Amino acid sequence: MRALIWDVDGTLAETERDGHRVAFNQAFEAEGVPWRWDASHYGRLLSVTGGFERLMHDMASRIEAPLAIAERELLARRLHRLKNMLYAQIVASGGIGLRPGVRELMDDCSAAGVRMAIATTTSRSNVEALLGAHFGPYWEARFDAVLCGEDAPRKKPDPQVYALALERLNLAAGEVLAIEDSSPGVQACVRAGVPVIVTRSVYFAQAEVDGALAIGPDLASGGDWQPAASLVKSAGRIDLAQLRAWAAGR
Ligand code: XBP
Ligand code: MG
Repeated sequence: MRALIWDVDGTLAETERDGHRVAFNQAFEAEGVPWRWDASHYGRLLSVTGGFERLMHDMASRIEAPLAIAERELLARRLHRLKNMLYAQIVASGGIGLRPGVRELMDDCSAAGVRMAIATTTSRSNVEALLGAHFGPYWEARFDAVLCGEDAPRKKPDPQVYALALERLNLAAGEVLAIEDSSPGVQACVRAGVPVIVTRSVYFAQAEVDGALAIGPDLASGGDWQPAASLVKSAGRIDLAQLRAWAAGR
């Protein structure tokens, strides 16, 4: 395993319910749009990846939304841009912490010379806001490749973002491991041939996930993984040695 590829939303941090969703609602209010997205409706909308695409999908069943498709697209673009600005403010104010065990696993990689990359469907500005808030202005130095929604317009479950990450890292799929939280993310990995482990996020706590090497709760909990995290003592965290063991089928 020569590189670890991180998903962002749901994997690095629980950004969806308390970040993107809240910012979408703030944008609706600011633009005088009459609907709001509650936590359970937003959970259903997450099957559509990409904030702009999610807005378009939701508007298709709203009688209050503009009828003409061009007008609807204009509104979605405006709302999406504003949502991302508001999301950056939430994140910059320290509103969303990293998930447990993320920072430690990143430090393992740095110490062991395992390269890291980001492969996400979210906009680059959102990645910059989140990682800048947690790792400071030079956060990008930690990663050999950062691929976002603008780089891979065919969003997960399409494998495009993972194919690009492999190309950028100049590695074969069998030389990397990805970490995802959601079923569309895992499907993208499987279709790119990239081995993946899943740290379930709140919205995908019960989701059916096929094709992952291992599935479990957060990276700070060694218990409740499937298959078991055999190298980790029950109170311990998921470390690089455990990832290597799963990757080797142990
Ligand atoms: C998750 C997504 C994103 C975010 C919102 O991406 O589907 O669309 O919900 O971000 P991932 P944008 O788990 O791959 O990080 O509004 O910028 O699309
Ligand atoms: Mg995700």
